[in-house]
Amino acid sequence: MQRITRLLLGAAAFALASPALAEDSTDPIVIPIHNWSSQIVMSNAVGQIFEGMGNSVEYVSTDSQAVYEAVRLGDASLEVEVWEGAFGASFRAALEKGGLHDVTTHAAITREDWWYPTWTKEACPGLPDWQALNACAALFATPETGDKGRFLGGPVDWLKHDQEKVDALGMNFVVVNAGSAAALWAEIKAAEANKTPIVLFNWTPNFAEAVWPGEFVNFPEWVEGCDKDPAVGPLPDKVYDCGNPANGYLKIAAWDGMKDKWPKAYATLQKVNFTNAQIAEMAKLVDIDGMEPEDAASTWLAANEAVWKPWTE
Ligand code: TMO
Repeated sequence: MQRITRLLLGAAAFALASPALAEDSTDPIVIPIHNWSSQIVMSNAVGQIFEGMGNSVEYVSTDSQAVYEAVRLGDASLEVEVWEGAFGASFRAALEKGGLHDVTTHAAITREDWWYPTWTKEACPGLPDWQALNACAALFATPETGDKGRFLGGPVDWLKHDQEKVDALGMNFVVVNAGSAAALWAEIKAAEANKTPIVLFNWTPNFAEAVWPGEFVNFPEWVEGCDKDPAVGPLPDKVYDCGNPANGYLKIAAWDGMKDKWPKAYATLQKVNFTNAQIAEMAKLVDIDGMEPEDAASTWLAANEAVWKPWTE
């Protein structure tokens, strides 16, 4: 009896102290997981924050382009890492159809594009200019690509237009897609042994920048519409005649129904905000330290309470 009274008093005090938000549904908040480490760790971190608030959470592995349709339809509740370069087009398409919205923008500034470790520049000193890279294409040839250079792309769901960029700019390169992020890191490590030139897809924030100094290739500057309107970009009759955004956004998206179904979790999601350094650290816990993503998330949360506790208040 006393215990129930105390619980009721506690609940009443909590209700007085908090803004008048309705209770969250007990249905699980569905968090999609993709195939690069920071997204998996961040998803687990946000999920563990929700669990700490009493919510139930379910993680689902989802294609990183198809996820925008899943969030729009409410099959997934949110997306914690909307990278402008890789997913801007899918995100915009889903926004136009309706059902999902832009919740907030992380402090992190992002870039995703062709990249090389520093030793590559010794063999091709005109870098990072893309035309200099193109003139050096033969340095990147592999048995698979004949006399053309190999560009090692990420898994196909990240970016669908490397080949279009090669075609638009008339580059002497062949795009070969890696099966996983781990395959990208293995290729850099293998190239490092003999300082073999290599050009591949990479991004920031990521753990890789702390391990292998390097640079992004400078393509013609990204301008909105370069992927759709031939007139946009330096070549009047080509689409994709440009690089990815050099100062891209990183957003959080959510299903429109989330704020009514889980209003408390949604109020917290609106405050979630990670920096470049924090995101690189999350990736490092997995890709360098070898932790499981859920352990990396709890380790990160334990070390950074001052950062995230205020998001729950
Ligand atoms: C979507 N990604 C961060 C791997 O470029």
